[in-house]
Amino acid sequence: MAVSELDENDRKALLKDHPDWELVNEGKAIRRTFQFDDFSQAWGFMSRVALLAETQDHHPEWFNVYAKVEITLTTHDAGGLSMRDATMAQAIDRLV
Ligand code: HBI
Repeated sequence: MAVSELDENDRKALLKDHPDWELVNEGKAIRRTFQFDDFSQAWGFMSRVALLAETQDHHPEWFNVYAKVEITLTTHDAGGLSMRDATMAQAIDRLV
């Protein structure tokens, strides 16, 4: 199903609703950094995000080093941010 890119107002609303996320890549993506106590916690979190990603068919770009996990969300099919990113950010926020 086609998915459209969020406009300026929708992007602002997204950031207001999800204040721990920041706009990156010239407004084409959002990013949040998560800091855990150790690698085991970080990996457990990533496992839960992976299951969410499969459920939503929406997958993170991410970077992990030890206890840090950085997640970037964008929608390739929309060429930028879409509601899929907002939905995924909300679901990820609920995990922590
Ligand atoms: N994940 N982040 C992200 N963005 C997408 O556009 C996307 C995805 N996972 C699967 C997916 N699109 C499918 O709809 C196909 O485009 C592969």
